[in-house]
Amino acid sequence: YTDPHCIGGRDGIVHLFEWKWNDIAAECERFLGPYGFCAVQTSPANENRVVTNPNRPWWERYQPVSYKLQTRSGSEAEFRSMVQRCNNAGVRIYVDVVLNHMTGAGGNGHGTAGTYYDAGGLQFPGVPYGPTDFNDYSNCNTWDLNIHNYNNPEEVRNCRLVSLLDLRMEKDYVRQKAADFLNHLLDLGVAGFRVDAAKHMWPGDIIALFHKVKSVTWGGQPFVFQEVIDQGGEPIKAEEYFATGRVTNFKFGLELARVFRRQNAMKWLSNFGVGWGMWSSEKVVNFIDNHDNQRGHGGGGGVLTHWEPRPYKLATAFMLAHPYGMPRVMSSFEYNRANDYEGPPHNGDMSIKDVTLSGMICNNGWSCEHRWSQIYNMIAFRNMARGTPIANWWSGADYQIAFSRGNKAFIALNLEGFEINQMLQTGLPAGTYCDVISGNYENGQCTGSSVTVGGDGRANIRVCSSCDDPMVAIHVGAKV
Ligand code: LAG
Ligand code: CA
Repeated sequence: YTDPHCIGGRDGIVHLFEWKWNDIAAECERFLGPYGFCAVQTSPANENRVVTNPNRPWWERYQPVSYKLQTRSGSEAEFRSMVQRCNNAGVRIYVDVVLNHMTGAGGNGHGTAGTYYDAGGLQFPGVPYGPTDFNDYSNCNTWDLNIHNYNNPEEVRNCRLVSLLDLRMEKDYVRQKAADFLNHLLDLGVAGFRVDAAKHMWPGDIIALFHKVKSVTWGGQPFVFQEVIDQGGEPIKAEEYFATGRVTNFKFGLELARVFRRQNAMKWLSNFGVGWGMWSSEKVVNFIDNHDNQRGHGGGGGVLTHWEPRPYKLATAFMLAHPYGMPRVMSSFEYNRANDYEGPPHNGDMSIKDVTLSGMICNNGWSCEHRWSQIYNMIAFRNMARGTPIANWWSGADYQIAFSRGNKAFIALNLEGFEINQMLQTGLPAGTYCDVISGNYENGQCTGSSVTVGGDGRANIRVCSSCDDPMVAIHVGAKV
């Protein structure tokens, strides 16, 4: 479950949060394929509760009503077409799957596919699930059936997360329904899953469920990364979930936020990764921020986001330059930060707005961090460096570092108040290389500054200090 099924030496996931399937399909063809991204993480694809108070928050998609593929992102036909078009463009699709629970407690209504549900009566006829398919006082001991104490694993897994009706995953029937849903997605050609709220399910139940799950259409187990919020200090550990794939590494973004906010010296990054008490490289999906913690949800707070572009770009570039783990880039929408519930850009009828473009820039309220040149150019850097270790580590002052990836790529980062201006060993063959931070490499030409590497691999590296992007990155795929 740890193989991401990337095509042709690609690496890196982009989370196209709340995008419509048709827009994702177009993005695979016009951008993600050509620029070398491995895969897209989508928002949940199955029917969810229509929440109107507040009006259509992003988090309504974490309240399943059924496993029918009809949401504000589109229909099953659109989903199927997206998967085909992305696979054809060499880009994989990972679906965010919510298996732990159904809607919040109480109320009734119709979901995004028009299916009736009665949360008060624990009835979800679209699956169908009934009262006996949910955990209750027989195995959850809190007075209101909600989770209060994260030091009690039984409670975290058998009680309700923020009142969401908690499925009895110990039942073979419930596992089978979840597996049928995943198998349907696999039939449509998806490559893997982000498992929402994995921490709230028993590892043994997830193993049993995945025993019922088939291979991807081209062969092999699906890629699975499980959302386990383990920032240390709780009894539930991410490593409990390794039998069924990778975990989301929540320590990664917190640590890099401290470094790139100058609260912990950059030079200590020399042994970043396992050396910092994080899980092994093939067991993690790393990210600077995600859709939850960028707005204070899901263990949020403390991470860098697109609201702080300068350190965010530096941290993202470091993530993409560094060989540890599989990286995921967040692609956000703009919202009023005072309203943590605010949903995606929408039309008057609350349908989600199209992603429109002016050149490389997204319009209509879509932030598209993955289209920032400092970010997508580092995807190319990462793909070129694939399989090579860190070499030529250098640190000048506390907040000045540089390293190469074997003899394929080299990066220098500076957060001191003075520039780097120094001969450094880049590890690269002699030649002139395009700095893909200050510009782009297009048709053999560089639109930014260039770096000349001598026959001994050394180059005069200059990195500004008070500029917007105090870093320089070169690689063998961008030689002028
Ligand atoms: C997660 N972790 O395992 C995410 O970190 C977390 O953010 C998700 O909750 C959760 N899984 C469920 O999939 C998100 C929002 C919550 C929201 C929930 C359900 O962060 O704020 O809860 O999705 O939509 C909302 C209200 C709650 C209410 C609940 C049920 O905010 O106040 O109790 O709905 O009605
Ligand atoms: Ca549970």
